[in-house]
Amino acid sequence: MPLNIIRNDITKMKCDAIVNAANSSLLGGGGVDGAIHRAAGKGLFLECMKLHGCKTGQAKITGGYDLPCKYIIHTVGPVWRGGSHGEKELLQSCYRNSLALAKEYNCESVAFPLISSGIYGYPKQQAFDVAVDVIKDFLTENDMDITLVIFDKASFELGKDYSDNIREYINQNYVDEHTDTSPRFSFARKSAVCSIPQNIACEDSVAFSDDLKAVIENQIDESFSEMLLRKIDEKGMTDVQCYKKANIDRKLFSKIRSDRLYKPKKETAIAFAIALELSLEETKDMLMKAGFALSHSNKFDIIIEFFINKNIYDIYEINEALFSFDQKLLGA
Ligand code: AR6
Repeated sequence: MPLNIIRNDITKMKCDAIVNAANSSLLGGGGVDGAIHRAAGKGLFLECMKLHGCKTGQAKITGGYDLPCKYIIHTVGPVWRGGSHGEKELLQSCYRNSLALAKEYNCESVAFPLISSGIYGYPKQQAFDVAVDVIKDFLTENDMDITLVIFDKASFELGKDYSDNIREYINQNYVDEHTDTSPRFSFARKSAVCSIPQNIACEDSVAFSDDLKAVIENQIDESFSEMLLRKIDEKGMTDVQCYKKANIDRKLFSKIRSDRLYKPKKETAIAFAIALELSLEETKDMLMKAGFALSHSNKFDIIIEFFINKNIYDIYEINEALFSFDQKLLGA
């Protein structure tokens, strides 16, 4: 997934590079910096000594030593001083410079902590928004798997105005759906109905599977992949615009494009519906092509419905909400 948000300890991340929220000496400290130095070992400290520090907003790179990553990119975030001392620009340049280094070193996957949002006091929601904005920009021009690692979920509160509305929307819909008004012990077993077309020869399994394939090919309506490509054309989008907006990587998109009967995961199918800005009905239609539905039986579906009903089609914003409600994110 081009941008993923997870809860983890960044020292456990298996990726090409992790980013360290360091101080200008680059010689270690508390927070994530301390954790990285402890886990990477003495070799990191010795290499850092040779770097002669780093200015706020800049970034430098070292090896990963005992960590499960090739590189550590050290960047120095701004100390929060109320927000009118260029903090935002400096924080943006931390992300930009770190990403530029990752690209220079051919990294395909990078994990970031929320720089400056701990000891340096940058308000978490604002720090998160800066991170997502810069990463989003970077991903429009580049292909990379970027993960934002949120350490302490407790302090990650969705600060958006609509977070209460989502909660209320979930409560209204989820509770209704989960109020069981049916009498107890009223399970009626439905008998399984299996209808195999008469003309299929079953003598040998090869013939059977060939015939079955033919039946499927002939009888299938427009497939998910076909509908997706048709909608991309109808919306006047390019493939790249669509998969980038869907937070889907190029490789997966090519697979879907080249396989008419590709069966995507539900999160992938919805990601495309969001990228295409489909209405709720169209989204349900598209999901059906992939064998899924939207129901009020789970929070994930209700959150998706909430955003579509509000005409909010920013996948990063939706993923932030899904993350804060402990749901899977959209994308590959
Ligand atoms: N994995 C991922 N995120 C973490 C981890 C971890 N193991 N530990 C903390 N965080 P901070 P800053 C989160 O304070 O604000 C150091 O002393 C944490 O919850 O590590 O940029 C340096 O030497 C928070 O959201 O960095 C500097 O002096 C985020 O990482 C100063 O702190 C950043 O918190 C830098 O302060």
